[in-house]
Amino acid sequence: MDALKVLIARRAPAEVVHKLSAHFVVDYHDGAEPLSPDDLRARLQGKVGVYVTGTERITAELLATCPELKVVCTMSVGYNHIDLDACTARGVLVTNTPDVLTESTADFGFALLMATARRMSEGERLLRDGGWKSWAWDFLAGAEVHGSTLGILGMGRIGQAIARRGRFGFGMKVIYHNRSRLAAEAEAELGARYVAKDELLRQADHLVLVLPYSAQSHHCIAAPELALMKPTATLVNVARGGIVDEEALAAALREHRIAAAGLDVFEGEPRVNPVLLTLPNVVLTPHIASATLPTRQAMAHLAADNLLAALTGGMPPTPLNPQVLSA
Ligand code: 8YV
Repeated sequence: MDALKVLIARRAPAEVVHKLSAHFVVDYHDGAEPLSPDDLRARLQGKVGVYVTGTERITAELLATCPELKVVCTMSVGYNHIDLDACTARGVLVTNTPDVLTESTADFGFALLMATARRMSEGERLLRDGGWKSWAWDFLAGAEVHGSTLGILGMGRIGQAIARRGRFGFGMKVIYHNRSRLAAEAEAELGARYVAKDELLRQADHLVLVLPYSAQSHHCIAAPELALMKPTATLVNVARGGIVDEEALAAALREHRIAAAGLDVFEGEPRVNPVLLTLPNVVLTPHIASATLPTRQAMAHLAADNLLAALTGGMPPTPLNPQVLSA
């Protein structure tokens, strides 16, 4: 039997490329930039499986032009770049990489909260620019973190890991809102209280967004939501840029209707809304919340293990639409 053909659509660790090459005929895109949609379509012809990252969009239109494709494995926990329903309808298995990135992403979310609340980037910029001339009682005075109220919108695995850091590391009061409420034992273990979204916005001193991006969550933090927040509040987004209306956020930050924001994700990234770049009270990072080498390696191996299992008759470890396996 001829070896199966797969595409690795984005640069991956060498061991992962070797692992897949031992089983399949691998077409490897090792360029620094993502493939264009046209190049992705062309390179997918004749392939039964593909390893992608968050930058490759798998749409219904693309699937229609790739009838041989059976498995899409993304090296990401988020899968808003993949039309899951269209994949399921065509019997295409989709897998993602949950769990392995939870703790690193929560570490980063908390770091971004701290940097934002305590004005670290602003302080470093001022120092590097020679602006540190003297001391004043309120020089770069920020918001308190310990003992304050941590609000979490989206209480999945990463939200819960951030809640633990806040509750047990910093003695914070934790409130959250989520599509579904956690079980009473989980709430008790985290010391977290479920509240309505409006109450979350009103009460949080630091609001962290960790919900999945979808048509329902698009711009779910916009002018009306920002208007409910405290003028002293910090907003942190480590989920997806499209969750926040960036124009409304920029206006709220400029007019000090909220104190500060820490953003790791942007609508239309890697482009960043130019207004945000001009504001001192926002910490901007280039979508690196999961970026530790061990975590990125674990994500890449998990994506490859999913591809391997799916195409060699095994059980993929983390399928998103397992129903296609039994169909
Ligand atoms: C990745 C992420 O950096 O896993 C996700 O959903 O957003 C990040 O961890 C990126 O999407 C890798 O594909």
